[in-house]
Amino acid sequence: MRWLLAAFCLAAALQAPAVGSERGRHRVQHGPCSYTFILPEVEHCQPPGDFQVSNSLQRDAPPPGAVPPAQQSSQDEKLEALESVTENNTQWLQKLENYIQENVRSEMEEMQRNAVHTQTATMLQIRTNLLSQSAEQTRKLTDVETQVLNQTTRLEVQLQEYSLSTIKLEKQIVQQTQEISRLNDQNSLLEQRLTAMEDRHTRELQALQAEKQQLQEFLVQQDHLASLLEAQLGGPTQKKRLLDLVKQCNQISVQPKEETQGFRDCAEIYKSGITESGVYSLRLANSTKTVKVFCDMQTRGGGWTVLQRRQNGSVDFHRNWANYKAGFGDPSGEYWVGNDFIHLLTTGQDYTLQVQLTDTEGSEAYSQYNHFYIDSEEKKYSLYVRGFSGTAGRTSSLAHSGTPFSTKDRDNDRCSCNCAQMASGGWWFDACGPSNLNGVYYSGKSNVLRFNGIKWYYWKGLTLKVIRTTMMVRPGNF
Ligand SMILES: [Ca+2]
Repeated sequence: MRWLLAAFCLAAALQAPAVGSERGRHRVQHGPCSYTFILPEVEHCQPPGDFQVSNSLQRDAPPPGAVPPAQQSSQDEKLEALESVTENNTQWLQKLENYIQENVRSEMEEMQRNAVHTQTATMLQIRTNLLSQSAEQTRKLTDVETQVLNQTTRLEVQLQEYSLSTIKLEKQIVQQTQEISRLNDQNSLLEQRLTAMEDRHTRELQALQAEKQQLQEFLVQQDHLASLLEAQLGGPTQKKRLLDLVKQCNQISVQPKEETQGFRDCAEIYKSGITESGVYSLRLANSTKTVKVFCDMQTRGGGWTVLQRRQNGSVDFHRNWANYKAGFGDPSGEYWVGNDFIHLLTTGQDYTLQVQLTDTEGSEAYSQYNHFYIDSEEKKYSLYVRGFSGTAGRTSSLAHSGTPFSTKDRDNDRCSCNCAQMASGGWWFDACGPSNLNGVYYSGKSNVLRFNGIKWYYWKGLTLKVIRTTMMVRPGNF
């Protein structure tokens, strides 16, 4: 509209000199109708911002009075000129309007296109930004997800480890509880045996006191007899009778040593005053049966009951279960005292086990176990030892506690093989373990390593060549 108004003002200014004195207002008569044109005053054409131009014609009422003819002719000429100017102006204005509309339209279209382009670019930019942000967010989410997965996996692994260690601990607790229960049972059993043993000792002491009384009476009688003999001493006949009597007395005093009855072990014999090493008879606990054993009355204080001895290879030790159960060999030489005897003896009270070894070079060594016993035959004569010490190796060569006894006809070892058959002899084989004192006795000087020989591994390894072994026991409180 401002374009239109400016064009109108320009056109009015161009036509203004031809209009004359009737400046600004012109009237046109056309038939019964008259038209008044109001033209802008070009000299002062500075319309306000809200100025509205109307290009319409105003229809006036007919003039109230008559007009003179000369004046009428001048006016008609003016009107015609004015109409011509107006028509030109109108055409020019229409052209101008068309031009303006065309320019404006193209500009508007250009502006619209620019605006569309700008908006599209902006939208694309926003879309790109959004896509970048979305990709960034996705990447962060993926990172977080990966971290969460890693944490979850680690926690699951830890959980499994905790679970495994818990199961292991539970198993250990169960085993320890069973062990404690077993020890409690064993303790109560030992207490019962101790009580029984004390009773037996009391009875034996009373019997010994009675025996002592009898011996004292016997001594008194001998003294009396000796005094009588002294009185009768004179001729050779009496001397000969006296010598015979002395010999008879010596036989009486020696015979009980060989046939000692009622002693449970060599320690009791030693404490009774007999301190000479040799073969003695022992009575089995809760039985009238006797067993001959060798008593070592010299080694480390004496009182040792010998369970096993090897010294020259004269006895075959590759025996079956029944032989090892009952015992075999000669107590004055090589022998095994028997698993039943060892079980009854060592479960009657607390015993110390000593293993004595001598090799072909003359070296001597021993291993000692402060506590030793073996189970019954039903429990396969299983071995129990504690409190290891000694000079035959810093580590015990005996199998661990609980290991059962095996012979060639009773495979109780933990090897898929038969250790007793392979290593020879009866022993507490594990799989097959570092010891076997009942193996084959090799007396030769060959350096060949023999798997089935006598073995006490932690003293001199597999190269050990033994010429003497002794296993012997003595009460722990001796
Ligand atoms: Ca086996």
